[in-house]
Amino acid sequence: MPREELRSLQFKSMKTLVYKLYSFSEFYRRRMRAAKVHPDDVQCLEDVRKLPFMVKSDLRENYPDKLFVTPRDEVVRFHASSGTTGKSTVVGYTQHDLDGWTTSLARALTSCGLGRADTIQVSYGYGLFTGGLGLHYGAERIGAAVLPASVGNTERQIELMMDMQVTAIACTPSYLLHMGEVAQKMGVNFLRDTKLRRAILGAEPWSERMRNRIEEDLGIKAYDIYGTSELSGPLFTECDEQKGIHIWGDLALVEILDPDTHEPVSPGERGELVVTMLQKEALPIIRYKVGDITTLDEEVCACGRTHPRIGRIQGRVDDMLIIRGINVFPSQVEYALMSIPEVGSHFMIEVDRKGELDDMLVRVELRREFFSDRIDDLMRIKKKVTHTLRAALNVSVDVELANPDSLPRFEGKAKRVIDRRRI
Ligand code: DLL
Repeated sequence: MPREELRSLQFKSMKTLVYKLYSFSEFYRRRMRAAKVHPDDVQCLEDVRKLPFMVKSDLRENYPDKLFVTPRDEVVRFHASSGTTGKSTVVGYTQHDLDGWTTSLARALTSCGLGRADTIQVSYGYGLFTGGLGLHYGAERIGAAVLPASVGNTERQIELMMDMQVTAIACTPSYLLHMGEVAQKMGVNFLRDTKLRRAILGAEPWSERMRNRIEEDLGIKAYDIYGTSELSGPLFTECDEQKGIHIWGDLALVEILDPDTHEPVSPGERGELVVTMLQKEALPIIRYKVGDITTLDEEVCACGRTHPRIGRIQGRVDDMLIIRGINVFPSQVEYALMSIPEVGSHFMIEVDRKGELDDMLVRVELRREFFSDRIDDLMRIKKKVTHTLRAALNVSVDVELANPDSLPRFEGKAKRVIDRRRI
């Protein structure tokens, strides 16, 4: 669609959405009134900037479904993502929402050169996480054969990849690298022994350098896929040009804003990604501040698609860590630690890469009254901390008990996270 037509389609959808939410959503009506904006004030696409923002805490504060605008009996699916305080954010989908999401992924996979002839191994987690089921239905929609492998049991995954003549895999970049290492130990050479030619990688930050390494080591083409659970899940990918992620303009409106002034940045400049989902029903999303930092490219792509593109995600404005594909907030660690009487209030999080996998170490001080010379006491506490963190974060972390008063203290803002990963 020519860019101008696409923009007028976006405007029409946005206007309809704003009227609908002003009429039917208590939350949006209150927000818009507070921002002194009425749906009639939305006269052109740029007027999106008059609308109030939405942030993750809005979803958390309205847990689990207070922001849903459709009656409960129209909801046909839930997904959930982890939250900072143990409470996750829940996303509901109507059948129309699932169709739109699947359409996005069908387009995405087609853009990555996949089709009926392909067998796609979906090695994102199935379940509340959106990666597995999202890619699954997208792959079916394009007529590909799906191998719903989910995560884990890596040797079996590699055997299946060979036996089922898998041509493409969808997983996190770190999991694919891990698979590469395991395959090597099994004496399997991806290029020689498998039909794998493409990988659809996302859900965590990864760099251009990592792409080069994956493409060279495994002899495949690797594409970046992006999305967040609040927007539906994975939605957007690169095309064969591999020059930015196409944001389907009929489904989503993107802005890249200066995180401090909230003014749009110049083309190509880094800023915070803000997304309005134009077609979502159950959980509408207007100007959602995703928290990811990226760039915007509105030039028409060499592939011919007129959808705008965002660059590789370069980081986050907040402090969320992604450990082996799982979102971990430092505040979640704190929350979990503080439930253990033996540990003090000071802790540090150190993140690194061991081989190709993320490794997280939590160093925590013992309370003086529990400090002991006895190794079995210390081992017991360490085990308890490890179990508590594992249960709270859904990911295993290493734990180191520190002497009372030995960890850094801070004046002003604490910096508890040391991230040494180079990606
Ligand atoms: O990670 C959805 C997804 C599944 C995307 C599978 C891609 C593939 P959440 O768990 O809500 O949803 O996490 C969303 O993950 O705000 C980014 O910070 C990060 N993220 C997702 N994709 C990428 C990517 C899914 N390609 C959060 N590059 C987002 C960098 C990414 N970061």
